[in-house]
Amino acid sequence: MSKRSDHYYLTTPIYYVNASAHIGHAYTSIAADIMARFQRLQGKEVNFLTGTDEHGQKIARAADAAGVTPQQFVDGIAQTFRDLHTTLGCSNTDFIRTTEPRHIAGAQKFWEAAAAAGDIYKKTYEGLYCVGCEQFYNEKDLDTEGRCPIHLKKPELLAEENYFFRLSKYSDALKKHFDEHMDFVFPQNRQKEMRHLLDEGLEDISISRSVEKLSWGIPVPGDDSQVMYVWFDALTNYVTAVGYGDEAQDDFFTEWWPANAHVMAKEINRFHALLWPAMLMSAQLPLPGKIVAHGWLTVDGQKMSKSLGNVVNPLDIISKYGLDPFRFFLFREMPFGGDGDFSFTKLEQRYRADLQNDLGNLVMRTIAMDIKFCEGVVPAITEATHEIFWSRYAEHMEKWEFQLALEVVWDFVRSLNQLIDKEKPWTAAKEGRTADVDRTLYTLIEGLRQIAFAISPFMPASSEKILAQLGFESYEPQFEKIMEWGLLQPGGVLLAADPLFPQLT
Ligand code: ME8
Repeated sequence: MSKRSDHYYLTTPIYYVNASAHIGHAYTSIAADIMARFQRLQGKEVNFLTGTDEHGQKIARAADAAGVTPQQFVDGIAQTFRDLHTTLGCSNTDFIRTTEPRHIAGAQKFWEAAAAAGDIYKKTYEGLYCVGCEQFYNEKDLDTEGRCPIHLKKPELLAEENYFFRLSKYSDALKKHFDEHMDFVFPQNRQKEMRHLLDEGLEDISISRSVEKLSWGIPVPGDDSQVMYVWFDALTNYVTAVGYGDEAQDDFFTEWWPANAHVMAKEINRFHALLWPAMLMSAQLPLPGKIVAHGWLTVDGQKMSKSLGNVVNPLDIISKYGLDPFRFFLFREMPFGGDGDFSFTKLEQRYRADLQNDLGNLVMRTIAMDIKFCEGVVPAITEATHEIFWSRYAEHMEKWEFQLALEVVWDFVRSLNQLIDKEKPWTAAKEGRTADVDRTLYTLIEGLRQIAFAISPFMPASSEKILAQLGFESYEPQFEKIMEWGLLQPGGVLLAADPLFPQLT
């Protein structure tokens, strides 16, 4: 039994529940959703995991400040994250919480596997700890004022006896993996950054806390005086969610693991590209296919984070512009992988130019002309212009180049608008050139059908709406079929269209 090739498993980070979700979380989850939907278009069965990271110092303190128990606190916020994924149209098939029994049992099994490999030992340690990052820092990695570069806060001095994981033992194996898999980390500059860290050398890492200092964690197997370090606990969610450590789920686990991709932003790339693969090697499990470490979303040029307090709520954007335009904008405007800036002005520009003008008008004009010149029926044709954009589109999608994939689609949208202007079906109709009218209208309708499929990972509701307006109801969601020019049968009846993208008020 091994990982099935028709299975695609991808994950988002599990989000901390110390505060509510913002557009940065939405960005990652929508990116993963786009890939999940694209893989399904290609006929893959997809396991799409997201969830919440609920242990650790940061959560314990937030609960304390709110005057409730950690469990009460996390129950409330975990639900808001779950709801957010529904609101964002995410097609996740699972949602894991690290306080669930399935996770706790699996994380403990994982610890035991690493211990059995001789990779866990006890040591007294003193270090500078940033609670915001849940991470120890070396002095050289702090800024000139001795602050954590992410939260701009001075870390706390921690001294205690902890368990350590022999991360250093895996340096060479990791180097080899990076050298043999040149695109293990996307984008390429972050692969290089990690490879460079490997050259600098990895140090063993503390993976537990004493219960006296922090009780909100998963107990270390065989030692009640310690709980697991929150990152060791959290990373294992990717395997516990698919049944790791549960004998009854052994077959399920081997059919799904390893994950095809873990998606996140760059600040936690190191945990995913170095620590997690080392942990997997220790537990003798195969490594994930790809680490997708995208950039940071800023808002009007400002860095945004829960800790800094300048957050944008995705619900406010969705209620004003609609879900699909929000999803589209995030991946049309900014190259996925790099940092990107969110602004309402740019969103409105894209809304008007790309959505209302290019796509919305194409749909409206096509349907209106078909109703006028072809009685609202898909015309029969003998030949039609045939533009193949699928292979270019699919190539970009496979490489997580979402912006380039959308550019390919929008080139096609614009070429169909130009076709209308060139062929002038109204003139052809007046001159009685019926075959010309039919050919142009068929090209437009069949072209729009293909566009609707291509945008479906980004704008699922708009895609369905276009297909319904074209009278295209039943289809096999499989790439080879969707790509075929002429799948749209003549004789179907079109529906008069509502504007896809209404005027902004
Ligand atoms: O790090 N731009 O959780 P977290 C882009 N629990 N993405 C952003 C973002 C921004 N401004 N802000 C947040 C944790 N994100 C750990 C993860 S995984 C085993 C444990 C997204 O709640 C992005 O994916 O701090 C980032 O990596 C993640 O949220 C951090 O979420």
